[in-house]
Amino acid sequence: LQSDAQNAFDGAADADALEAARVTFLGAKNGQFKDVQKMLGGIEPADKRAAGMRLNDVKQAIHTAFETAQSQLGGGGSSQIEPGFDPSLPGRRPRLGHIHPITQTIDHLTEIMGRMGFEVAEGPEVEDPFHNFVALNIPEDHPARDPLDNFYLATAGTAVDIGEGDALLRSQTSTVQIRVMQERQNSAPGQPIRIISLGRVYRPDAPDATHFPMFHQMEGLFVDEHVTMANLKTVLRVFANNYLGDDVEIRFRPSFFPFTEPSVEVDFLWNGTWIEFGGAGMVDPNVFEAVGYDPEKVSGFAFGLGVERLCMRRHGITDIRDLYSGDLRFLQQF
Ligand code: FA5
Repeated sequence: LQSDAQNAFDGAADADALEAARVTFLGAKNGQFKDVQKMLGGIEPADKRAAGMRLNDVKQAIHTAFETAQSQLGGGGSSQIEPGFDPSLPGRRPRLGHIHPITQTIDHLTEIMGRMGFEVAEGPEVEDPFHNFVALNIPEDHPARDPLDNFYLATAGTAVDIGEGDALLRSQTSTVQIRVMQERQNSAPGQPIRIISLGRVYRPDAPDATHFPMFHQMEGLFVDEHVTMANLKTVLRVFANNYLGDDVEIRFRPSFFPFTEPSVEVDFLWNGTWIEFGGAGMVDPNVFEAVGYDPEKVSGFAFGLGVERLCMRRHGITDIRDLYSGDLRFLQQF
């Protein structure tokens, strides 16, 4: 029996044949070993002990022969060997996700501004006209309210009114300035405000290398007594040097925003080119009045920078669309 089993195991060409041979010899019901074992009952009591020991040796030997044949075929339990499975191949690494470059940028900007004492504030992405326009000194007939320049919400062609007029996706993070000033009037009246807010904004801009219909802004707001344009420029210069490097220069170009007076565009000089990153200015007295602050007593500056443009400049990304392509070959580089 032992040598028959040995021959059968050695001759098994694959896992299935080996398993069939195992059942023939060691099968719990009709295996040939079982048949021999049954014969033990008919043996003289005097010989039983020796016969039992011999039987055990044979069983052990058949088992060993099976295991040897199994490992030569290369695999664990024969019934678990998948056809075509090669256990000598290297394993597959599980894919680990990682943080999107824009989220990494947001974390980095938050950290730099945090060191200058700016805390993070948040606001909703679905806004009402009061926070997106009215309180920001953008009157009813202003072109910035044009439906062609904004994503107004509608269901079945009807505008969605969320209590204070037609709801829209916020077109700038300046809405958070208004929310924070309103809230601080109640929670910490008279206290200085020093916040940043980083989040998504939406505009129906045609996508190109530097524009996307959804992008992120970092809004900053500083309100206190005697805040000046010089404070604004210092904060933005220190920020630029920390984020982009000591060789970065910054310049203000006169501009116009309804919610700041005076207003500027902010450009950074880096590697010999001036690039616009955002807008800024001194908070307009009309904005202070809209949220109940006395513009005679406090002053403040605000700025709004494009997060994608900052991220692109730092990492040498030439097309904003790459950030939202979902292409892992691109994303895995960060
Ligand atoms: C504003 O949005 C003002 N709220 C900024 C501001 C805040 C001014 C506080 C004064 C006080 P602007 O529309 O220029 O400004 O946008 C700011 C920056 O957002 C731009 O400089 C640019 O970096 C980025 N940006 C604008 N549109 C897009 C777009 N479609 N895709 C990617 N980035 C954009």
